[in-house]
Amino acid sequence: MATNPPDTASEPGEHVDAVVVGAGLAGLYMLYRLRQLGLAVRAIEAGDDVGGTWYWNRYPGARCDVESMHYSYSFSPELEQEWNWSERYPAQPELLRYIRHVADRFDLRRHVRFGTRVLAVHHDERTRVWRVRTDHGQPVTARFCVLATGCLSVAKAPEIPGIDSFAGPVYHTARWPHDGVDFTGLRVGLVGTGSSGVQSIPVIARQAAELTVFQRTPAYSMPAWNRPLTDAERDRLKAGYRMFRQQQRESGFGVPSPHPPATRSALQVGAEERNRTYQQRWEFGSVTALMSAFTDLAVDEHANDTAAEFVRSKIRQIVRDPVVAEDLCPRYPFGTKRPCLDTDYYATYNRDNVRLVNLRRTPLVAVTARGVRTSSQEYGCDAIVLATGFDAMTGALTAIDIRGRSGRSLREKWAAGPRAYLGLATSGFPNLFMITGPGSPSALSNMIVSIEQHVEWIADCIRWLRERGLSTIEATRSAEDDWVAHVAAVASGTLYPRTDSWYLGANVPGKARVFMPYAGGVGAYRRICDGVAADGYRGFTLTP
Ligand code: NA7
Repeated sequence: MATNPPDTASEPGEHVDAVVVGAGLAGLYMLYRLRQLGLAVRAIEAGDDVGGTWYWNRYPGARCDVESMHYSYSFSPELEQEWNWSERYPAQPELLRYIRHVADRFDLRRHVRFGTRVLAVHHDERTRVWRVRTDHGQPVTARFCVLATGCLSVAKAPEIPGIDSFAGPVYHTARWPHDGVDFTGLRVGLVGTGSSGVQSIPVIARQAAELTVFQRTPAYSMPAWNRPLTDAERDRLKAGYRMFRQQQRESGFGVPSPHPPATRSALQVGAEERNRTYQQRWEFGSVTALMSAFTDLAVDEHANDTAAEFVRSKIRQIVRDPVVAEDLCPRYPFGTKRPCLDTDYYATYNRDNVRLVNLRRTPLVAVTARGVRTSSQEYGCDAIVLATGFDAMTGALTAIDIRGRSGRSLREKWAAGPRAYLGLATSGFPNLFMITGPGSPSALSNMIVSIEQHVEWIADCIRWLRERGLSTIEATRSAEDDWVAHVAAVASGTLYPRTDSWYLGANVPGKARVFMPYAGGVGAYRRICDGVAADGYRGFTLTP
C-alpha cells in the first residue's frame, strides 16, 4: 500500500514507500521487514546479484572471521534449522550460497534492481520524499530511504605511483574476477597484510611460482583452526539457538564466548598463569577470544602488551628465519587494528617460494612495467594483487551525492568526520536511515547481529510513525552532538585510537581522523537504542 503524496505520482519514475540502497545482508533483511509492514519497497544494488561483501570479495581464501552458525540470520527459526553450514568458519562461496538461498526462500529478488548504482539521493522538502537517481534506469522516489551500503564496500585505490604502467594484470581482493585467477607458474607480488592479505597469501603461495609480499604494517593473526562441522555440533547449537541468539544480542562483540567472563587484570596474575590463559584462547581460535581473556587488554597499554608479546612469541616459534619473524611482529597494541584469523599464515613464510619485503625498512617507491620497486631494488612480477583494504564505514555513503534539507550535502556535513545520532540517522536528513553507520558498533561487532538490530529498530520506528499518523522523523542536532561526543569519549578510554587503522579513517589519505565505530559494546548499545524508542524516539523531531 503506497503512501506517496499524489504530487509525486505524476513524476516520471518509480514511486514506493521505502527505498533501500544495497542488497547485502543488511539490505535483504530490511526489504523483508519493510515488506512485512505492507510497504511498497525497492532495493537498488550495484552488483548483479545479492550478497554485498560476499558477492564482491571472492579472492582465494576469503572467509568470514566469525563462526558460520553465529554469522547467520536469527530472524527466522525455520531458516536457522534448515540451513546446514559445512565448516566452522564459512568460506565466501558458502556464504554467497546462503545469502542467495535467503533471497529465494523469502522471495526478495523481485524487489531488487540489480546492476544499478545509486548516484544521488536528494530530499525534496516540498513533497517530503527522497529522489534516488541511478546510473541507468528510471529514478525512484520514496518517503523513507535506508542506506544498507556496507562498512567495507568501497575498495581503496592504492596511492602507489606507476600502478597503471604495470604490464601484467592487477587484481584488488575486493573486486576479484568471478571466474577466478590461475597463478600457476607466475611470479606474484601482493601488497597489504590485513585480513584479505593474510587469508589469500597461503592459498596464492601454494599455486604461484613465487610470491613476494609487500608489508607496510604487520597484522596480529591467530589460527582459525577451521574444520568441518559435525552433525552433532550443528544439532547442539540448533537445539539451543534461541538462548544463544539472546546471548549474542547482549554480548560485547555479538560473539558469545564459551570462556567465563574475565574478572582480572592481565597484570594481576603471574606470567605462567597468564600465558596458560592466552594459550587456551589461542587454541580455541576466534577473533575475540584473546582480547577478552582479561578485563583490561583494550584499555591498559601494559596489560595489552602481555597479549601482544604472546602473539609475537608464537610468530617467532612458527617462522624459521629470525629476521622474517621480527619483520612479521606487530608493535602496535594488540587488537587496535582488527586481528586476523588465518590458516597457515605465518608458516607460509617458511616456504622457499615466498619472500617478505618490509616496506618500513625499504619503502615502496613505484610500480613499474615489470614489477614493484622499493628503495632498495625492483622485484619482478607477472601479476600484482592489491589487498589494500577499503574506504571503510563512510566510503560508500559519501560516494553517493546525498543531499538533505536545503540541498545540504552529507559529504560536506561529514568533511571533518561522520556525525550521526546512534549511527542510525543524521540531522538535516529526515527519514534517512543508515544500517551499521558510523557511531554504531558496526565493524567492532559480529556484523549480522548489528545489522539485525538496526533493521528491526528502523522497521519498528516506521511502524510506530505510521500508527501515529506521523510522516517524518529527523535526528536533532543536539542529540547528534551528544552522541558523537559520547562515541568519542568511549573510544578515548580505550587503546583503539592510538593506532592508525581503518576504524579511524587513517588508511585513506586526507580522510578525517575520527574513531568511527561505537566501542561501548553491542548489548549496551542495543539498550540505549531501545530506550530512545521507548521514550517516543527521544532525540528525534517528529512531524505529522
Ligand atoms: P585492511 O585491513 O585495511 O588491510 C589493508 C592492508 O593494505 C594493510 O596492511 C595496509 O597497510 C596495506 N596497504 C594499504 N595501502 C597500502 C599502500 N599504499 N602501500 C602498502 N601497503 C598498503 O584491509 P583488508 O581488506 O585486509 O581487511 C579489511 C577488513 O575486512 C578486515 O579488517 C576484516 O574485518 C574483514 P597499513 O596497515 O595501512 O600500513
